[in-house]
Amino acid sequence: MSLSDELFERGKKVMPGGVNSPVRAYGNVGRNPLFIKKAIGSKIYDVDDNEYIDFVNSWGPLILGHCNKDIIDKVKFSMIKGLSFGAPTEKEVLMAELICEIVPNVDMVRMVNSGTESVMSALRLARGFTGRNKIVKFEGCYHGHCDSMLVKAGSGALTVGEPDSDGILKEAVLNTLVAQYNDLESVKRLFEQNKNEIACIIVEPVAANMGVVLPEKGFLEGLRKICDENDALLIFDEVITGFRLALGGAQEFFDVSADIVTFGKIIGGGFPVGAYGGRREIMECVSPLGNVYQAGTLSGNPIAMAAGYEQLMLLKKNKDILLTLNMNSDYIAGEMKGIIEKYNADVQINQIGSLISVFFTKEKVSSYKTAIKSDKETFIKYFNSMLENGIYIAPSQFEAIFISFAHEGSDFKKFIQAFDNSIYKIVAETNEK
Ligand code: KE4
Repeated sequence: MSLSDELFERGKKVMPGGVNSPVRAYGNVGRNPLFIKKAIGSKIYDVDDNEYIDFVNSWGPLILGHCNKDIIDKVKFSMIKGLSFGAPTEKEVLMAELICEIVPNVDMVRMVNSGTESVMSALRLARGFTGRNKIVKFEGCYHGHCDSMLVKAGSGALTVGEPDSDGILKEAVLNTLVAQYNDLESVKRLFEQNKNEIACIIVEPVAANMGVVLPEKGFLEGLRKICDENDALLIFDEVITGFRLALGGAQEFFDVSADIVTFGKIIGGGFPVGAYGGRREIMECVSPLGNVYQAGTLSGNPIAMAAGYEQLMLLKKNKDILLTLNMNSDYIAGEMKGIIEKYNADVQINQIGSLISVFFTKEKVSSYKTAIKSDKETFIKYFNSMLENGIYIAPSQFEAIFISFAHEGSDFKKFIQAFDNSIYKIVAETNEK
């Protein structure tokens, strides 16, 4: 028995499913999870000393790769001065100033401790600012696990086949309306049926929790127009796209303005950090200034701020990082498409910036409905084949491949070879049937 398997058996006795987040249990890929010992740069090592090239990067936060030297140095320097004070620090001011400088339409920002917390707070703020109750979200988009968002969520909830969750009061989701991604008519219908009752639309500007699904031309602009016409707020959930698609995130990348933006992942540099921000008149509603209450013992934690601030500063000071990242991602996606053509495989590659998804379907994937047509059994074969070839990807059809700046040419070469082997095997097996 491998040490991973042994730890999994022990873990299952004392943690639900042996993990601290459902998708990590590998329930979707028919094998036990790998327990990780360490990671450095683009490589990750399990407790049995197997080495893999990491294309999960902690689900996105490690855009510079593992154990970036500058970030580690700043964390070490910060730790010896204290781990937490529960009081304001200079680093929080620096972090807030930096975010307001680089993210469009953000005059003020509040730090929290996860993406879920940033979304939960942003929704409360939208309701407090507008005085309205209803929220529009999109089927297949995932915004963390606050009650009102676990309605046809994507990501974990989608993969475990629970479009909803036990323990959620029906009252908690009564005001959550669900539209279809890339379908503006479905949004307009909801606004017609709920005149003057909708506080906000929340959207992943690039859906990355039903796999990567790109916004069709005019979709985000259409959401902006609908919100303006109905005095509703547009919330961009940029937990994944923030500081990745562009330094200013999806707002900059697509040139579409949001009223509130939520962050997570990259903003923490590997530490638990979330944030939400927007223009002054909205953010001034947040306590202690305004009446929308939100608080957190470890919000703005100095160590987390040191890591997140350093990561954002490195991205800001070195413009070529995101350029290189996006260029490398274009290259690897192109190679993947070439392999699919070579084997005439029923596979779709969706890619934007350094986010890529592989769908096992012959249909173009541009919505939740087309995404869930992807063949999950084939994904399982693909996942396990990539792992056998030393490539560590997300154990779920509905997640993304996250490219990092630590990935080098040799990593891409190995990925492409592994992808070729995997698609070849899948096509050969299909032809034998
Ligand atoms: P966290 O609470 O997990 O920090 O963030 C929730 C969240 C909010 N918004 C978006 C767009 C997100 O993608 C997420 C979380 N992402 C998943 C992976 N797609 C987290 C992985 C997990 O649940 O273990």
